Amino acid sequence: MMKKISKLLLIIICCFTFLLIGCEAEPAIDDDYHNWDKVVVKEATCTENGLIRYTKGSDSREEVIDALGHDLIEEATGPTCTEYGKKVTKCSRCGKVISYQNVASPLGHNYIYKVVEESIDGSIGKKQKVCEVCGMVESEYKYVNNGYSRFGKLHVEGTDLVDKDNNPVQLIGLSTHGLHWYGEYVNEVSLAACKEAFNVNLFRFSLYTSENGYCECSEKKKEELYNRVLEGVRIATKLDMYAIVDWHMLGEENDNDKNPLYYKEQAKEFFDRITKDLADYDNVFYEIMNEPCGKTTWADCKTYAEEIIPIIRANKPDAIVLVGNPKWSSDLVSPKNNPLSFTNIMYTFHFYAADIKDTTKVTKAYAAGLPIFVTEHGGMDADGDGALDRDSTAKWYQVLDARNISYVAWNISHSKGSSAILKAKTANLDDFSNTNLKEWGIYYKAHIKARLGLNG
Ligand code: IDC
Repeated sequence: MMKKISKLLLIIICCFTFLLIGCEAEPAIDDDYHNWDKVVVKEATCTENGLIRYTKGSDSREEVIDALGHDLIEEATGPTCTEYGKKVTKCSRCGKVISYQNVASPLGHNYIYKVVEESIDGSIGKKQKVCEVCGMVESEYKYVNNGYSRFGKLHVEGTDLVDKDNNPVQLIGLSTHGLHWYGEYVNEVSLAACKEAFNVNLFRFSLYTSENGYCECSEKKKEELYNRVLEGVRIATKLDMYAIVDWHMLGEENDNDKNPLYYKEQAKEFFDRITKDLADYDNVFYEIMNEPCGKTTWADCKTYAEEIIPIIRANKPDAIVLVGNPKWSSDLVSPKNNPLSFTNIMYTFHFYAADIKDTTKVTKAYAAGLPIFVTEHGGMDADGDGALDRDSTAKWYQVLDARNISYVAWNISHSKGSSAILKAKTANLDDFSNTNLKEWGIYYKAHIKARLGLNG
């Protein structure tokens, strides 16, 4: 019995010892081969096994190291000018992107217009349209500085608009459409882009009185429109330009509005307020009546002007005032025969070249000593639509340019009709390159460049 028990005990001890030996971790080859030469043939990577070779004399052994597997982390990248912002799942070790999700749209470029070669005293300079964030140069173009920093505060001398040194100066500009319809263009990005594309030195801000405009809308809307005019002038000033505040009476839908006297009280209030607000601005013209028409006489226009001009002058004694006249501001004969007695005023003339071809309307009045400012024109029909009459328009420019008469084209918008310079509303309202322009915009731009000697 005793024998049996000791045999069983022996078996148990043997099993236990065996188990102990079996359970003990196999010693790493490295330990076993610590005095062998070790060469890492291939490091294990995330996806591929590694290999280590041990050699001693002619003997050699290899050890396979298992692939490590990816170490996944999540990373967020912000959007750039051209790339989406992403949530990326990637391996921290090998950098492999396993998956990603677009979480924010590209920001788009942030253009500034950088002087590369300065335009001094009318010389031709060079600018670049460049992204201020990523430095991408979108285009390089010639320009002429024809802004306020060059000509300074203007005044009227005989028939001429003259600069701070009494030299005749010509302003060439663009008008907004009705600010209550296309106010979105009154922002610095759009107006800067427009200025740079056209090399204009003047913007006209058209505040419609009727058609749900300034005199026919809620108080809240009225305030908004007022502020939009101010904002426009401030932006034009920042852009080194001149500005026209245009009291855009027209009578298109409200017959009474054909006569400036109809909204005279509102005009008085408006011009009093705005000339106080803009008293420090020497680059602003006040156009007190866009287009008297219908049965309005020059006597009506005169009566109106004689009330409005003193209000403007009380706050801004040296402001240049632009005075309209009957027949949609195309009657220069009446003011020529019976002018206002104020100094520092100019009479406005509007033409749409496909309709009005008689340039003697201007040449005769000018020869008679009338100071003229074309605050609105187009190359098409007077309804702001239809084909451009290139010959007639070119003839008008010859007449105006020869006399340094300033002019402003209708209009900065994507409205219906051939007189809107833009085909459609562009993404950021900041691209006035030819692909986005209607024929009128392209034509006017080319004309200005030729006038300033920027072609070629
Ligand atoms: C036109 C606009 C058009 C608008 C119309 C009525 O182009 O979209 O529907 O006014 O408000 C003028 C006016 C100017 C006109 C323009 C073209 O000063 O407001 O704009 N025009 O018709 N005088 C002659 C032509």
